Amino acid sequence: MVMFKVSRVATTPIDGQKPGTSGLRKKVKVFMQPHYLHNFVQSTFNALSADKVRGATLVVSGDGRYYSKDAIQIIIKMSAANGVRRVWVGQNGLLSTPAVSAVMRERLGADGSKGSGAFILTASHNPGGPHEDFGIKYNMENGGPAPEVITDKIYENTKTIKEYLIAEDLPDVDISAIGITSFTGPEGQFDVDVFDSASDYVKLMKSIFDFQAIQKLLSSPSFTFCYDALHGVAGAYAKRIFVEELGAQESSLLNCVPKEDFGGGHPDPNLTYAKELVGEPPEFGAAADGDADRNMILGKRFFVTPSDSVAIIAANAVKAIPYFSDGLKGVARSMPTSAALDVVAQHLNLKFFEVPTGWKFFGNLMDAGMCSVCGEESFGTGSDHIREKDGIWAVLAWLSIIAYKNKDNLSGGKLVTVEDIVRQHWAIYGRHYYTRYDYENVDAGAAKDLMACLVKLQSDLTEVNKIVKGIRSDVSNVVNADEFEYKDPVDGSISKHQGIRYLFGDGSRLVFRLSGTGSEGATIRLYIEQYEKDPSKIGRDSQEALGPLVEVALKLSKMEEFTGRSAPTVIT
Ligand code: VG1
Ligand code: CO
Repeated sequence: MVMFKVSRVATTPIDGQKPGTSGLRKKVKVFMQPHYLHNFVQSTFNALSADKVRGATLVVSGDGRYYSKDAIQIIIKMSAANGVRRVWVGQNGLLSTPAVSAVMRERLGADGSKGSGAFILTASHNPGGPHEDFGIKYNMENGGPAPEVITDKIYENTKTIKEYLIAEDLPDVDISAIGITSFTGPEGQFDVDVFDSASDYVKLMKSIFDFQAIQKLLSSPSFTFCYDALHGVAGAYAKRIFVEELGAQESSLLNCVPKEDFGGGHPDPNLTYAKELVGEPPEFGAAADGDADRNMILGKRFFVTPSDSVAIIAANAVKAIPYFSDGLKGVARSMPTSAALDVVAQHLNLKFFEVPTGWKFFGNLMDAGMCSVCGEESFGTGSDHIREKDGIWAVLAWLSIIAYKNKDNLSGGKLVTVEDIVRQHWAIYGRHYYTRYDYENVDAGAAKDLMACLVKLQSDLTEVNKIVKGIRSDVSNVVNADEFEYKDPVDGSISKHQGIRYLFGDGSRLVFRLSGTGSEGATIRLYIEQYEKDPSKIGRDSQEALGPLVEVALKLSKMEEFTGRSAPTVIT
């Protein structure tokens, strides 16, 4: 067995290592600076209780983006030096974010380890490559992202760090070959276990869904299917699940070979970036982001908003998905997500929660058995089977619903389509017209000023309504305006400043937030929503229906004045 020594390397704090909505994301060249990754990893170890490090088991993998392979070797060497007992790595360093969560919940602990956690190496939907983004985030023993108490501690540690521990003489481990490599250090044995990236996840999916029912749907002559992984890590799972397990044609997989730079594209599954799929519509199309936790669902020339998607999954889960056959424990959405889910919760008499943006806020609810299905407007949907959002799970959920609705007419003839399912849902629950405007990479100072102005305005609703009516007399009154604040019902922790809200008398909402996932400048997100119960008015084009509210939002916030932008970068 190869022996290794532990070196203590002197270092100094590096500015700006504050984890955002989902980990630390920066340009690759920033991460490649001396000590940059090391400082963050050591600060994380130092933020955890000793039993989560010494003798613990750690999962280290990610979406395979550029710099992942180097980062994995560094983290292995630092883990060894910090007394970690074993590191688990998906083959070639690949594990989707949901698969990390699945592996942690399915297998960790079974090996007798006391503590465990994971470093997930991804910047999710941000582009990759030498000039693009890298990212790292830490997940806890329950398989979910570290809560704010931990991420705050990590950040504090990055501001005072003086040294880190590393086993510099530990040879690089071949992560392309499955198997265990063992080493000996000052405190005993240290193992690196490289395992198949997909098998735990595939097993979990098979225990949740009725694969036979989905297989029948996929083999129906009137059904066509297409899945676009945008060259992210979802490709490593799509072939195993859709082709090998469910019998889909190989030709139905687009961009399913994971690439370090995502083929030069932007691995963000929306109507702007997943163009190939939008161009040639099958009966059912779906796409994923870089780390496979997001999903976009499409019918034939029909886009399902993520807010509708989670509501429709919740409304149909008990009948269509075996995992939920005993009922739902509750449902939850992030604050900017539309209230479509709220209406389902009311109809079905389910517990309902509204949390701040970011999946980490759902974890406590799920651990406490209060929530089964949850989602975000940003193409994130999931359930308590793991503690991350899950892109392929969402596709399987939709396939299950389509299969269920068509269970008696799969041998030919007209199918109940994705569009039919959504329109039927609107007819029962009403429709939430919804859109999001993103202004990417605007000047950070200007973005801050715009937000400050909107907060200041909130203190005087009479003045707000005067301005609003001056812009459009046909919108309803603003009845409340605040900054969203959340008290976690499980641990009582409070998260402030989670988005600026303007709430209208007819249930419409305007929400303004600054993104916490960008790596440069600021991104302003504007969320616009309007509820329509009248069945004769639910079939309108959504941008047209929302026109008046959009106009109010842009003028009220003085968007162009502050940012110099006459149009958003992306509309979803
Ligand atoms: C965005 C989304 C948020 C999501 C987060 C991580 O955050 O709005 O809903 O949880 O990305 O998703 P922000 O702060 O940029 O708005 V992913 O797929 O990057 O893990
Ligand atoms: Co993602």
